[in-house]
Amino acid sequence: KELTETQHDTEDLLEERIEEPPRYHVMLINDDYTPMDFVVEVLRRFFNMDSEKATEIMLTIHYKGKARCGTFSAEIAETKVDQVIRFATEHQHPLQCSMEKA
Ligand code: TYC
Repeated sequence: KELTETQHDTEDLLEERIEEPPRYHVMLINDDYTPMDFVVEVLRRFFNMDSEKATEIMLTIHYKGKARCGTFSAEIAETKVDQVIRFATEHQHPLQCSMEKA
């Protein structure tokens, strides 16, 4: 038998089949050329970190290769990646940024 939309919605709620949208970690990647101060500025500007947190994350990237800078919806994560890469390119730094499914 065909169920109405309301009946489907009611089933979804009862069966807890409504899924959360996927979330993505935005990662910054280490390189040998981007100045430490520039990475701190990126973390302050695009990820709203204070200087202490930005310095801590920058050093984690420097010593471990990469670090998570924030977790967002797909659309916001894509925007962060684009903004970081554009800002780095404008300043002629090779800094790379990527997103990973959380
Ligand atoms: N490794 C860089 C340096 O020694 C600093 C750096 C940190 C670069 C984090 C990129 O995502 C990065 N100047």
